[in-house]
Amino acid sequence: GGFRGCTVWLTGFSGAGKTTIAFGLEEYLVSAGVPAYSLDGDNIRTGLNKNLGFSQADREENIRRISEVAKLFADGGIVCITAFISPFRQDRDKARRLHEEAGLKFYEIFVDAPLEVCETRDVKGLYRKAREGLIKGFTGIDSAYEPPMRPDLTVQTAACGVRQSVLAVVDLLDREGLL
Ligand code: GGZ
Ligand code: DAT
Repeated sequence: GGFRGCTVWLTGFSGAGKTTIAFGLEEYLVSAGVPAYSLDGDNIRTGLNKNLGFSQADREENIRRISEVAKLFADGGIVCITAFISPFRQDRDKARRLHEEAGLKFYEIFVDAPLEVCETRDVKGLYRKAREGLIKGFTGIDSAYEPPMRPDLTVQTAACGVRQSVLAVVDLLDREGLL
């Protein structure tokens, strides 16, 4: 096949399913012989970005650095999958531009689940803390999330299972000739 390096950018609320889809997709691709690597809070916010919090400026810088790192992976021929809320349209648009200026494909995937569903899942108990006022500026509660206007794909994770969500992204990459 041809050059496969690209970035699959997942965006959505905490608990929407970004990390779950990222790792399911990575496993699918690697098993199929396509090099893939996921960036998420566990390998980025604990290291490269450990000096950043959740103010608007810090989130912007978080996404800027992640965009640069994703671009490098993509340039190295790897499918880079990013799993960050990335709440601001302007920051995601900059990430796309950074890739496209380097001739690299960029796919924005809206991992869409109603806030109520994410809050009910409450994977890490953070929504409860945010409602109790123990965490200030939590996305969806008292900090904004700007949904994509023209995502390459929307996956509604309240309406389907994990496997189906992963396969929807696989399908997009297949249509794009990446598999
Ligand atoms: C949103 C927060 C916050 C605040 C801590 N707002 O379920 P999680 O735990 O793993 O997902 C959330 C994660 C978001 O980090 P990102 O780097 O993806 O955010 S951004 O793209 O906006 O920079 C949540 C946890 O960090 N978390 N405080 N105030 N999420
Ligand atoms: P995020 O990384 O967006 O914060 P997560 O992947 O940590 O979210 O948590 C998502 C939870 O939702 C996880 O417990 C799995 C569950 N889930 C149910 N249906 C899903 C689907 N179709 N896709 C992804 N996750 C789903």
